[in-house]
Amino acid sequence: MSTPPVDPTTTRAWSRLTELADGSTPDLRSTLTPSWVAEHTLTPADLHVDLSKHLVDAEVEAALLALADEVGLMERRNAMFAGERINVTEDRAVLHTALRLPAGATLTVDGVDVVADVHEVLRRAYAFAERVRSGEWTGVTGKRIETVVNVGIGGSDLGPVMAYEALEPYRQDGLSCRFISNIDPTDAGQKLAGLDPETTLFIVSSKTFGTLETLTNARLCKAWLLDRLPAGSDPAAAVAQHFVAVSTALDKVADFGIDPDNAFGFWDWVGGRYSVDSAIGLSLVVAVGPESFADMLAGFHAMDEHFRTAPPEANVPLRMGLLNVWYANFLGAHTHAVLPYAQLLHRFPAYLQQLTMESNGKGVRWDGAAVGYDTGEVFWGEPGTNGQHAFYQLIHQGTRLVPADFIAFARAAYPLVDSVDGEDVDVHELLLANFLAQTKALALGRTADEVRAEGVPEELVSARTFPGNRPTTSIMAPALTPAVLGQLIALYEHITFVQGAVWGIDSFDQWGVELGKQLAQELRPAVAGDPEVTARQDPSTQSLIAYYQEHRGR
Ligand code: G6Q
Repeated sequence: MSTPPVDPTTTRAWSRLTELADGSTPDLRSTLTPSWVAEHTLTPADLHVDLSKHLVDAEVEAALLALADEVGLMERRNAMFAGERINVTEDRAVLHTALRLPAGATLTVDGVDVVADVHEVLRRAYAFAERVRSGEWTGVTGKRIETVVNVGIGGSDLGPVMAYEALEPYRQDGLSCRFISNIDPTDAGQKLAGLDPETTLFIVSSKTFGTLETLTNARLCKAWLLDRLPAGSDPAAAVAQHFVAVSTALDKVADFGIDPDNAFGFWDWVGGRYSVDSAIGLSLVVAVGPESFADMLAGFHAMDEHFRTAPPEANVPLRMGLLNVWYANFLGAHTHAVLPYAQLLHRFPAYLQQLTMESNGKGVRWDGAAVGYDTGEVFWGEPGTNGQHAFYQLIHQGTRLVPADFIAFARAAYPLVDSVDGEDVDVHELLLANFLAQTKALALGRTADEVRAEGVPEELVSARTFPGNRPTTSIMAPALTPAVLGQLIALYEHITFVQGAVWGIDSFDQWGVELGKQLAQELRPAVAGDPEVTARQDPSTQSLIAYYQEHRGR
């Protein structure tokens, strides 16, 4: 039983925040004092989080914490960690945090110690990965595996891809991964091109093992393999050696022809977008090895412990989630940028889009009542400095408020030195200079008088003035290690939780994904030319089908 949600707009804190938002906005040129910065710099686990450049004062901060109190946020957090069924529309516990509890911990849900189950699957996944990495596991013709292809979509793809890219320096030489997700046959066509079937291993990753895209792509991969293996290869043995699966539906895995001994399970209490740290991360385990994967899990756990135990004023996910609520509900922000100054995190914004938008893009509370306020911002971003030469213009001088998180690391993944006029320049320092320059420019801007003082002609002064007072969070860590990656992912998971809890929504269902899936199934015969099904469609859909029929080129 989940407690009913509180309509946040009925709280005293919400009214107070509305009044405060109507007053004057704090000016970062005066709030950024050394003591303010010290008070607003928090260091959970290995992260260094600077929350000083935000449009808040002590009163706003107090009211945001009061809001968390009034909506029962900490109670909901505790209920999640305890395994209560807080995903009410699917009647499920929400226990991704159990995936990273250390061996030896216990957490009993419905009479089962889930930690023991988690570690049993990890043990099997690690043993499997070691066999592939060492060459003991071979393809059906006896050759060692060189390429692992993960076939999955959504939560069964975005996390593994993102982490595979982020942890590139930790990968084993001679073993690489590819990821097939899209139903567009181009994806499978491109990703399979150039692969040697004898050295390719497929991991079919699907929580439900019922997803159209994944099952279609898995069948394409099976046919590709069987067509190309040397003549005489036994198909059943080939599938057994070249296909493994990750799923909660082990019966369907067997129906597909994959040996249940080569299947790795997880549980309905792991949401797809929260599953990179479950067996869904198997491709990553193979690529970076069990030790690095375990380090990543320890990083997740460190952030979980911070969120679970840190007092509210020092609790980073809580404070960052509440700041997002402040901007989204009181200062009119519609989007939120995440800007990693790390090329290896180039898929992190895409990963966060699913995490945040699938979780908090909801219009009803968990008791079914419509919300009367905005939820879920649009998350987006690209690595700096590329973004600086593309869309930062709007963040600096546009009319919209875009709160942004900047992420950077003290140590370079690839330290390179440039030589300029005989002088060595550490290129990572150039990157960091840009990271610092952007948050400084966004916070402090450049006044008209400062522009004039540079000798700019009067008619150009306004175009070259920067209003400043644009809020940012700076997140730094010593290096992008597996542990730090785990901390970053868990940080955003908990920020997402905080926002959902304030809004009273179920951040763990995704019914919005379902209608399109259902309609796509219904439309397939129409696309293939069935006149009766076509006649039942709306005029726009009929017209688009007619266009396809005319241009299909067969
Ligand atoms: C994530 C969503 C969704 C899901 C995909 C793939 O939270 O539930 O993105 O991960 O639809 O689902 P399967 O893993 O079941 O194939």
